[in-house]
Parts: sequence; C-alpha cells; structure tokens
Amino acid sequence: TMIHTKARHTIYPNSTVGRLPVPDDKVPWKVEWPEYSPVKYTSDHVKAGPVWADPDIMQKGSPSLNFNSKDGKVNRRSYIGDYGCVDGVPRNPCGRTGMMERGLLGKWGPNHAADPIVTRWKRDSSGKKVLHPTSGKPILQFISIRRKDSGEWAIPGGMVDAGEKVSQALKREFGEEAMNSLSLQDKECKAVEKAVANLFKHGVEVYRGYVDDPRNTDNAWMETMAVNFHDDQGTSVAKFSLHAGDDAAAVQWHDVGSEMKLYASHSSFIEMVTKRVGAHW
Ligand code: RP5
Ligand code: MG
Ligand code: MG
Repeated sequence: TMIHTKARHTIYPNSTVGRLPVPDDKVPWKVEWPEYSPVKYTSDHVKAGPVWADPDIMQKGSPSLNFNSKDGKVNRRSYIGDYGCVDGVPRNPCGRTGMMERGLLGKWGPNHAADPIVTRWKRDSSGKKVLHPTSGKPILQFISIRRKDSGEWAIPGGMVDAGEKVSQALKREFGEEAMNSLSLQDKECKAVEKAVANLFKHGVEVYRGYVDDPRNTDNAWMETMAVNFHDDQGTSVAKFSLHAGDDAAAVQWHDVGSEMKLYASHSSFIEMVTKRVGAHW
C-alpha cells in the first residue's frame, strides 16, 4: 500500500478543522505512538444522516454494521484485503491521518468510487498524432473535470451507490459530470446514455484500491476502481460534446504529462494509462 500524503493535509476540506500533524515515519499503525490523539470530526452534513451515510456507530445502541463483507446493499469489503477494527470501528489500512470519525465521508471503512478515464491521442489539424518534443512519444489527452469542492482538475469519478455495479457507476458519473445528463430532457438523456454505453463497452481496468483522498480519516477512506476507455482511432469520443454538470464546474480534454496536478491520487492512475498505451508521461 502507498504512503498517503493528501489524507494528512493539515486543513480538512470544506472546514476550518485542522488535523493532528502526522510525520511520515508515524503513519504506519505498527509504529508505536502512545500519545497519538487525532482530532475528532464528522461534518454536520454527514451527522444530519442523509441516505448515503451510515449511522453514528460511536453512539451507544446504534445498529452494528457488517464490516469486511457485503452488508445488505452496501459493499464494506476493501480491495486491499481485510481491514482491522478497533472497538468495532474500522481502521484506515494505509495508516494514521491525524483525524478520527468520518469527516465528509458517509461510510465507516471503505467508501467505494468509480473513475472513468476516457482518453484519445492529441492530434494536429491534419489528424497526425502529436509527439512530445523531449520523449518523442505521442501525447495522450483525457477528459477531465474541475471539481466544485476543491477547484482541482480530476477524473470525472464518483461514489458507487448502494446496490449499484461499478460498471454502472462509471457510466453514470461520466454522464453526470462530463455530459451534464442530470439537466437533460428525457430524449437527450437517452441519447447521451446510449453514446456513453457504446464508448464504455471496452474498458480496461488500470487500478483498484486505496485513494489518497483529502477527505480520508483514520476510520473512513476512499477506494476506487479506475477504468480506461481509450479511443485509439479518435472516432468515437470525437463526436461527444462535453458539458460540465453536477459536482463539476468545468470539463475539458487535458494533455497528459507528469507535470499535471490533479485531485487525490488521480495523476498516478493516469500514469498507469500512459504505460498501458505507450504514451508520453
Ligand atoms: C476520489 O473521489 C475518487 O477517485 C473519485 O474520483 C472521487 C469520488 O468522490 P466524489 O467525486 O463523489 O466526491 O477519491
Ligand atoms: Mg458525481
Ligand atoms: Mg465526482
């Protein structure tokens, strides 16, 4: 597993709450730190108990949740194996974050997401692939959204709903964030769904596991499955008109390279895609 850094960023997103600073060498739970006393935080939004949030298991008498298993419609299994629980509360498998409880996350333990990475080759006006001047390798582009919450560019991913398949979440989130399907009329919406379904027929999984997300805590964390949909000939995605929607403020084709600054660990997922298709990084 990776060493998380964004999950230790001092100021917790959408709040003025500061995490307890955790030095690199104190991240692993196996390193003893008896006086470790993380800041407690659960956002008001999560405390209000929206449908996607778990009950507060710290409260006496709250129903118990089936961790490390499929719990009704909710998948509480981790992609990286069984996680430990301390006093009935899941413990982040990547180590300390300086914050306990759930912060902005709804679920205790893993919060499952899906990340669709839609790519094409950068081409010049005559349709020829553009090569990077230094590496000599063709430059890849991916459909990127700017997140409303942090303002950072990101993959148009989102949470897997209870009972939803990851393959479905990939299409739904792409439609919502990059094609604004939520504000389309019925007919247009059907057309978008069809186009997305077509494009998403041939995906290649590039990653499944932990995400170094700034919302993670000691007791709640993001995990994702990232899938690449590559339009090698530049024929299928080219027809798409992109419109930002839902929690995306903007959408665009983004040139891929190691200098990119993206949300959470998204640039590492994109790097995996460049390896797969032989693109410049
Ligand atoms: C990241 O948060 C995942 O990689 C995914 O892109 C995203 C899901 O959360 P929301 O976009 O729904 O906030 O950890
Ligand atoms: Mg979304
Ligand atoms: Mg999203």
